[in-house]
Amino acid sequence: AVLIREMNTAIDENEFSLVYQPIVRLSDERMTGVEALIRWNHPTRGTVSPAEFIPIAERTGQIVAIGRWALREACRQAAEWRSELPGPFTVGVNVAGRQLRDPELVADVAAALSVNKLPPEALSIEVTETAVLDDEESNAALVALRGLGVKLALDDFGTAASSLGLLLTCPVTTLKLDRSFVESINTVGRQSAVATAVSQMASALELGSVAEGIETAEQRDLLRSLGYQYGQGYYWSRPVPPGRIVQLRAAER
Ligand code: G
Ligand code: G
Ligand code: MN
Ligand code: NA
Repeated sequence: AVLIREMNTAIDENEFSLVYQPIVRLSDERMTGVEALIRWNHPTRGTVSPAEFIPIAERTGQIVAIGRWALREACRQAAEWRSELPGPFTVGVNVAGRQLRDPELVADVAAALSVNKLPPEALSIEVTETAVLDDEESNAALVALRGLGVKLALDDFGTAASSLGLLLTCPVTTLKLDRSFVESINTVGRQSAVATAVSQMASALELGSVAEGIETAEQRDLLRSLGYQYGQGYYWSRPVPPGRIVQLRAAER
């Protein structure tokens, strides 16, 4: 209850920030984008994990305001990076199910692109399968977002019940294989069977594919050989502040 009250003032008090985790192209391991992840720098509790406050914010509806802040901040940052570093670059923003049902989401995204003069393909909206399951309202929002030209990634792919049917109705551009399938891919046959199936499905449907949670060179090699186009995980970098992303990209050239 205290956390709920404190979340109300956290935006105004500038207590939220975004960190960014690199996403690399597996063919040459160059950074082609990042995923934005929110952090709450609480004045007395220290850093509160999003795993703790995002589910609460989803229940109370506060995720709409928090998510709007994250979207705007990520787009502002993306525009700053465009002027600092050359080449196409995609910033992924997580959008909760509750936000997809917010009638203002599509206008918010359009405004964030336009205010920052961002091409739509510089933004990727990440939604989980469970957020869009069997819900016409959410699907309509996804269709409208796709109409703006932004990328749409299905996050945590493979973990929900009806992943496959979803692909027929949902206008996604990218599948992000959940990290639970990457974790023990080299030892558990079932895990690698799922990873293989998701990669084949992505390629058959002409979707991008990202393997999440890569921590070792062995996992990187395996997922690359399975046909994954992109990788994300501690093997390359943890989520880091925006200045560090500039350093990492500059070091690549
Ligand atoms: O960064 P970390 O691994 O601690 O994130 C924990 C969870 O919080 C992840 O499931 C992630 O998707 C979610 N999360 C992080 N930032 C955001 C955000 O800006 N919006 C939403 N909806 N979820 C987020
Ligand atoms: O649900 P979502 O995919 O948005 O969550 C991203 C979360 O995964 C973040 O909290 C991030 O810190 C975490 N993460 C990113 N890479 C790795 C990794 O290589 N290993 C583990 N264990 N967690 C990771
Ligand atoms: Mn994500
Ligand atoms: Na995920």
